[in-house]
Amino acid sequence: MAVTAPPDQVPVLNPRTGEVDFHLAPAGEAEVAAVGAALRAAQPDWADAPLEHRIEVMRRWADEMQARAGDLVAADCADTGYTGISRVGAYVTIAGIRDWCDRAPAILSQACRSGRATAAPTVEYASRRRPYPVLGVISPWNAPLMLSLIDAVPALIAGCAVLVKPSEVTPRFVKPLRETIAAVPELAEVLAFVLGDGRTGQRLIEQVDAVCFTGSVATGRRVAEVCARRFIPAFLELGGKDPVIVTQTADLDAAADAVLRGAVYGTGQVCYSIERIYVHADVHDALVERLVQRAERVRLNFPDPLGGEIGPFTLRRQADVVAAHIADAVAQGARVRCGGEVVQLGGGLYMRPTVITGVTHEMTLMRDETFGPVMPVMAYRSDEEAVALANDTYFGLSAAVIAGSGADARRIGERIDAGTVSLQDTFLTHAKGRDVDSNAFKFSGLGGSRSGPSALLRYSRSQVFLLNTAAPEDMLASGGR
Ligand code: TXE
Repeated sequence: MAVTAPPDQVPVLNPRTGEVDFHLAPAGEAEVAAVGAALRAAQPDWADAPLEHRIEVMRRWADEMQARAGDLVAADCADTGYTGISRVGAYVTIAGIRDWCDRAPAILSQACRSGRATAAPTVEYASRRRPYPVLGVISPWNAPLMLSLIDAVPALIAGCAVLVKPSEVTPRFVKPLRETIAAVPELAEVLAFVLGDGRTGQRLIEQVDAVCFTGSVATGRRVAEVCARRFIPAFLELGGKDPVIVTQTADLDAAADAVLRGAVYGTGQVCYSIERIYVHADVHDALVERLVQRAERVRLNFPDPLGGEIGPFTLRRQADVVAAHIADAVAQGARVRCGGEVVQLGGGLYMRPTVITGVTHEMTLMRDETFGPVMPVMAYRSDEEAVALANDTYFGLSAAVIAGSGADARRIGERIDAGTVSLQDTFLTHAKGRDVDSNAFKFSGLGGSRSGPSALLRYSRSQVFLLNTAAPEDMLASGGR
């Protein structure tokens, strides 16, 4: 049901109905400062407590989230227009908390070193980790629950307090999530959410000692500039324009399945979605034919939210971006083989999976982040040309190579400038979990890895103690030599 937002509040659209059915009161300067101060006051005890205590608290929180998973999923669905993906996001988040709890003791202890200094044998060294007191998290509208917590969880275990500002596009999940936090009093002292738009985000930056930002390159740059002036680190998790290379010897049915999933899952609204498809000229038409066949079988989640494979655009202006990229490509001679139109159904904006051929790198469709269910296909004639095309981008988040063998795919993948490369499939980024580091290249990110041991260690600094076990050197006796 549509509601009219009070004048000082931000109206929030429901992606499935197109109506304003929620509104939020942006947190003002005083509110953000007060929440930040309370977190800062509570953080020293949290950091000084034994790691085992922080882990016990986090495990209780995971249990509370599991008990309220239904409410979290429902709110995330209302926020995004997603269905099954919201369920995946909630359970991946809960499992991630528990997995970090299992891994943290070994990672943190291995990061603390001690011994006798090789450069000065009378000196013994010992290091420890000092968490940033308050971490600010600014998160986006795609996968709102998961992406607001993916960095907050390791930071909390590391001993930080955390202040989160989720996107104003998708704020509904915060109410049920706050209830899970309130159910764990020790956590409620060191984890808080404030609602609002970019202005609240700017206020948040003034209250924290480090920032983790997920979102667009343009906004990420603005956030990092403010952080640089405050001399605090900004960990940037930005956009992508992920390529997939399909070689002449690839299994084309498997490749078509992988490309479709990688490009249209989540309506293409995932930072590591496939956005460019390069296929050897000899098998270009055969792959396009398979992609169109599969694309035309995909069903929209309308009218039944569980009745298909993809839902509406979460952000209405995103539909405009996708339509503009397609229009620009067609104006320059590209050919839409299927889909390509934004349709309004029940108030939501949808696009059927779209295959486009005859594309070139002069088109915005092949340069800027499209963030929709679109598969632009381009032929290449040599591995060198495929790698050059894949690397002709200012992004470098992830990529994929599908070849006759995993070894062939690896050989090509090693030459792609991207931090995560899926081989013989696409869209495997989630599989990294917390096992292994990977860095974003170019404009896709800055500031360490969001996965692997670094994702825990980047929220603390190493402090080393140097103990002289002999008499201090007498500079006067040695003439200062
Ligand atoms: O992101 P923004 P938006 C891409 C996608 C999308 C585009 C814009 O292409 O079309 O970014 O989406 C907060 N200081 N991605 O507008 O602007 C804002 O309130 C501090 C890809 O959602 O980056 C929100 O919480 N904070 C990306 C967050 O920044 C500010 C996922 C992200 O907003 C701020 C999302 C400021 N000056 C979008 N301005 C991915 N690759 O995962 C805004 N914010």
